[in-house]
Amino acid sequence: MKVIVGIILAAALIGGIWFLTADREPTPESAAQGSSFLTGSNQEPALDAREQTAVTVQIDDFFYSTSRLTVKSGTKVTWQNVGSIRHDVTPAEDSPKVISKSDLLGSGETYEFTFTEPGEYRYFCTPHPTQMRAIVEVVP
Ligand SMILES: [Cu+2]
Repeated sequence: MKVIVGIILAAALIGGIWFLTADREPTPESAAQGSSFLTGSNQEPALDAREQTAVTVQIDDFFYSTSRLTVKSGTKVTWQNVGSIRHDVTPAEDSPKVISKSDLLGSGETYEFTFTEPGEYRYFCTPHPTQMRAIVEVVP
């Protein structure tokens, strides 16, 4: 009986240690390209829009509707400010590919950019640079 209790306790202990340490191991996903750029910003769901020729990203107070958008080369992306204050789309300094900077967009205003070159485009909002960051991945 003592042996069985000992085995159960040992299993619980090993399981507990695994539970406490498992989340701290870097995963391939968190080590993905560009992830450090998004660290600390609001993270919204990824959107795979490779089947679309035009996509709209909503800008709200204080996030972009998707943090990681995937489109095919040639896709027109429209950012629409659905928030109540002004936001923009500004290329990040370390961005491998560079999107054109938008004006500050008031509520309801839009900005369009057509991606013609594959690669990773990192952008952020000038008034909210730590909260509002996102990536567009353009594939051939
Ligand atoms: Cu903003």
